Amino acid sequence: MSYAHVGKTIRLKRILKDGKAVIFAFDHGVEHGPSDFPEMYVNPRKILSKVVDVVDGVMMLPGMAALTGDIWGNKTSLILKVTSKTILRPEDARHLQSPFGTVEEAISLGADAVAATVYWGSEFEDHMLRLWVDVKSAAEYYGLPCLQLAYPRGPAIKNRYDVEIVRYGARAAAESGADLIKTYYTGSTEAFRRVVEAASGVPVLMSGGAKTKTLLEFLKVVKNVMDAGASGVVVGRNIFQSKDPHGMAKAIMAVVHEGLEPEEALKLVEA
Ligand code: FBP
Repeated sequence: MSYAHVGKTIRLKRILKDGKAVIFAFDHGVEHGPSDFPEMYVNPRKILSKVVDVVDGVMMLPGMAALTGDIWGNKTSLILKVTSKTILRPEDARHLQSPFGTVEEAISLGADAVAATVYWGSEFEDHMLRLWVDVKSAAEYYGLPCLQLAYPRGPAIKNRYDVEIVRYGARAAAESGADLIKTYYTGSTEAFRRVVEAASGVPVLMSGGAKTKTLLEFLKVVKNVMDAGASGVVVGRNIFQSKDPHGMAKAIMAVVHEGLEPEEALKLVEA
């Protein structure tokens, strides 16, 4: 057995302690810009300190991971995202992410995994796959698990949440060597089960998406994907745009790890 295989197994277990995980997504300052955050949380230290004691991991870009190491370090796992893009770039260049860091930087920062986006169906799919393969092969060498944000997006994709499209992306992620797959909710337990099946045993984590009208609505979505066989969720806006991010993170953890009913989990959140 190679040293890298042992390292990858240990690191994956730090994230998926009981086979499931709740990861706080925190790359929005680049992906959407600082206006995504409520004014009181534009300071990243304020929001991070509310969730790091709760969640299994935090996914962020290298500069932010470095700026906040004193907050997340030894509290939760870092999943270092090494690709990103802004929406300041022209629309016709938005189906492409750029390198933001390296696998070596992930190791320097103490990360337990790296993450990279692939926009399946993009005009730049070939370029994104080259980025992915570079990240993946370096991560394999060092025994770092690779999370793929497998996002169908491109001129031929009419509905990126369509189950047939999402499961295609999940399958392609599995076939391109992802150790963890993050993808969109497809609307129901039955539909998401097809996504999980297509991923062929690679753990699937649902991507949170825009804030739902009510907290209960989002907790029900989390329950649906867990019932479908998902391995957890990666959530940003539905935590940091809520009035009680700490409570919301706890409620999501309770649904994912304890199978709590959404109505029960909601009691953990301050109204
Ligand atoms: P959310 O839970 O806020 O949707 O975060 C998940 C995520 O993938 C982030 O990592 C990323 O910043 C954002 O969604 C990308 O959003 P978009 O779908 O607008 O590209």
